[in-house]
Amino acid sequence: MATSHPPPRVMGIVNVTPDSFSDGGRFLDPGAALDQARRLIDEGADILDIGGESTRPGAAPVPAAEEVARVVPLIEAIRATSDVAISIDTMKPAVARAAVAAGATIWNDVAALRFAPGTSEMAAPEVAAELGCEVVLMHMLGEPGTMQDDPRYDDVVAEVEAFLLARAFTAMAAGVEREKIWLDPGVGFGKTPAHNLALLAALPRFVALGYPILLGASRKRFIAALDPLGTEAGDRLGGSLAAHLHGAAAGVAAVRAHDVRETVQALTVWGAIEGGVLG
Ligand code: HH2
Repeated sequence: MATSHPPPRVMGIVNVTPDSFSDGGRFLDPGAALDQARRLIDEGADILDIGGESTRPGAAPVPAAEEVARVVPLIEAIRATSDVAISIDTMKPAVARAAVAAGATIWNDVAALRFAPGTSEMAAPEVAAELGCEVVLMHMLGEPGTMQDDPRYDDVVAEVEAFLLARAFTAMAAGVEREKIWLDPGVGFGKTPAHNLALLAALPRFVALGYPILLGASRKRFIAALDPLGTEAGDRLGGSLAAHLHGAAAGVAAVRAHDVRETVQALTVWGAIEGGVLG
């Protein structure tokens, strides 16, 4: 039997932050971050997503210079020994610019190129066009500090879809090539558990838009809303795998995961069943 969709690529998460929701502080030390990056490469990550600022609800903003100081040495160190794809998880054009100069090829922007840069800088869509890198445009309602304060939609799927298409259009109008654009419905970014489930159920509709879709469900809080025992982020592996396998079946291009080894194994088994690789 032919596979209807190829297995998604796995984007492994390396948060060089003191306060990320599930691994904050673990990899703030440069040596620990590089060890973690190497571990995720060995476990089969296709892309490493490097972040120097937490986007969890209520997280403290980080100045651009501090964010650059956290991520650039790590990207350079990874690049020195590996050609793994690297994405930079930032809302700031200046950080994206420094990260791409250091070897990142994807700008993963949870603000979808919306956040205003400092006055001396070009707007985010123009910077993305100038950098010529791939760009992940993610949906977030509002901004990290307040996004979980009673999020409301009339039709969450239609509104997220319209937002993503509008941001893709803005990026292209600024000169970003269509082939470089990914879209991400932004699980957990200004959404109730019901909103997240509606978006997950609608993944085939997002895939049908014709852009690569990134799905980030790893260890997120909607899992705890379904499983009362999943109150700790580290206790949400089963739910993360279920959501990412659902994404695989829907045809997403990549899944963003903390638990790379388990995710690769799950996708390998799923792909073998779909594709009959041993037959
Ligand atoms: N989720 C997080 C961060 N960045 N980027 C994309 N494109 N999609 C996501 O779903 C996404 C993302 C949140 O997870 P994490 O990095 O573990 O936490 P924090 O933002 O607290 O560092």
